Amino acid sequence: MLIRVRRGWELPESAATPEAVVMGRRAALAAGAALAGGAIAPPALAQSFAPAMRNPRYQPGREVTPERDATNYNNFYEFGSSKSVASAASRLKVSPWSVRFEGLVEQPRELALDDLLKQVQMEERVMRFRCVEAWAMTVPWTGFPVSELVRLAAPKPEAKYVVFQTAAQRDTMPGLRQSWYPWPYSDGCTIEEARNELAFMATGMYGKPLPPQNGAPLRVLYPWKYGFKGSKSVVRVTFQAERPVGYWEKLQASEYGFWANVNPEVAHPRWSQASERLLGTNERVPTRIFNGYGEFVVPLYASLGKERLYY
Ligand SMILES: Nc1nc2c(c(=O)[nH]1)N[C@H]1C(S)=C(S)[C@@H](COP(=O)(O)O)O[C@H]1N2
Ligand SMILES: [Mo]
Repeated sequence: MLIRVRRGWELPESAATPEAVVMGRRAALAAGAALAGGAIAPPALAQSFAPAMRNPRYQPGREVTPERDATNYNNFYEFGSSKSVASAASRLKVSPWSVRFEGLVEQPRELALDDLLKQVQMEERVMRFRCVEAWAMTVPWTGFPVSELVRLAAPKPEAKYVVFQTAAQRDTMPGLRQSWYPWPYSDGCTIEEARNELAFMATGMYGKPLPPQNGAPLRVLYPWKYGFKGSKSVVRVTFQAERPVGYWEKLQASEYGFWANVNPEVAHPRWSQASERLLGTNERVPTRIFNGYGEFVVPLYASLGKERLYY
């Protein structure tokens, strides 16, 4: 556990990670070493995937991050708490894959991913991504708006929130043995946020299927929020009337909240959010409110003045 409180900007980025809250540094290092020595399985079978037309509406105003950086520096705690989980995650079983719609929906049901993908309009979008740990990347994502998935799920009018739950594969995810974490990973948003045009279900990046370490075969992106809000490898979508408590909020509510909108002026309790490091070049650039997507999302928060909107 943390033994001395330091200001965030004194911390090396490796220490400014969420796991330092719940896990000793020594244990974190040991877990990383164990994974690095683990067996390497053949790559998982990709779902049916086709590149899609780029939507020009979303202009990132930044260079696209080199693919090798975006796919080799990850957070996917099911496969370990280090950033180097790509080889461990190659064991993820992505086929067959299905997604279950449940809770306050007209008819709970489970859809094979291939059937689901036939019913949505695929596109490519280049969007910025910002992790709460103050690193950022810019990625061409392939996928479809979350609003399409909400339409397919047909929620009842009483549904106010949507929760996206990650798969829990005991046999492929060594992280699940760490019983102090609140598995399975899940997080959610309001229905209005889910219907916002920016909320995106990604199935690919760089014109290829999502690699396992980036959340294959289906992961959630909210480009204006911190990355931890977006569940990877989604198997279950639950509609409910109560506000959900996500994985990181369960672990440390004082540091990770429900809204988690990007804001340079609201520091994380342990580090500044004023600037961010771009994967690839390591350049530091100023953080922008709502990660620069305010024009799309500000109306979502107009009547929520009393809420803690920024972490
Ligand atoms: N299931 C699951 N989803 C997850 C995480 C995780 O550990 N497990 N980490 C989150 C965090 S903190 C971030 S920053 C992004 C990282 O996505 P990337 O590895 O594609 O960059 O995934 C988010 N979704
Ligand atoms: Mo993150």
